[in-house]
Amino acid sequence: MRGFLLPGEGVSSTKCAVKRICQLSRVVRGLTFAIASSCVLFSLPQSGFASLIIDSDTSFWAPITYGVNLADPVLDQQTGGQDGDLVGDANHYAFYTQFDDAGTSDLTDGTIAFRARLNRAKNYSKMEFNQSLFVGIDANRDGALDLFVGVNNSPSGNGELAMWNPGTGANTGPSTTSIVSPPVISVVEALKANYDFSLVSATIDPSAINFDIDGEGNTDVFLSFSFDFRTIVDLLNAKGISLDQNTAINYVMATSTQDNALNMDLNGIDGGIGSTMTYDELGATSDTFSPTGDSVPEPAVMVLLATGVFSILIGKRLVPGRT
Ligand SMILES: [Ca+2]
Ligand SMILES: [Ca+2]
Ligand SMILES: [Ca+2]
Ligand SMILES: [Ca+2]
Repeated sequence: MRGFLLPGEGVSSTKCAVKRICQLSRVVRGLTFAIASSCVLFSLPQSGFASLIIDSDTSFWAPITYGVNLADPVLDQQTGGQDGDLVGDANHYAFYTQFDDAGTSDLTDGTIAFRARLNRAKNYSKMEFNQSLFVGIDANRDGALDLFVGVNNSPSGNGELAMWNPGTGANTGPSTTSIVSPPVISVVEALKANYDFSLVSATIDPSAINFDIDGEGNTDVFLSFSFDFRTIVDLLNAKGISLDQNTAINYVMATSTQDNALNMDLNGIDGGIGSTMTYDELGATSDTFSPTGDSVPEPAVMVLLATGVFSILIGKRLVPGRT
């Protein structure tokens, strides 16, 4: 055992000292990175699981992001009116989620909610959502959507909350996706209970600096809706896909004029609703989240973490007294 001496030392004590400092510096950097990475993991936003209030302000909701795309461009809907245009910008998200675990240790009960920001209401005096909106869930992260949940209000503004099966196609992109109508589950819309359609205001979006993203004078609206989480779990289990509140999943969100296809606005990208590319290729697949709304580190992040830990292990070989 050579103690502090490293290979090549002994020629110049100054050189040796500098070399040791550099080696130890690398160890410290690896340790610092690993500690910082661990802090990132443990400081990921944890859902508070307060009782879910459907028209609660955005501070209670977790944004669903798409890499560098936080929201959706204005006026890129490809069918119908601006009331189906998903909107947002660098300061305002287009898509949120919220989870209530029912206060139990069971990971498959509770309530899951979604919120979308739309360009305008079709008729402000009625304040109805007159389209359909789908949240496609890829619960096993193979790129194919496994279940749709959403609002089925087209064209009258009176409709239902529902869950739909994908059709028999690949369901990996706009051109291969179909939705089986009628839905497998329908739920009555109960205003302020499991459904809300509200003008964006300082009350419901306290951090907002703009209530009309496109600036055309039509105040944006929030469409919010919730479902019994176990119903989603059971439908996916029937397909051989397991899901609980901590499972890593991806979303594809879109509006439509009908409940058997996505034909208006695909969230997270400019246009693309008729594309033959996959959702992944288009950038229309959300980042990875658990149903609780917590961000799940991507594999690349885990590799970096492992690299940090590896640095520590390598570094130990340079510590005096260790072999
Ligand atoms: Ca849009
Ligand atoms: Ca607007
Ligand atoms: Ca899937
Ligand atoms: Ca879009």
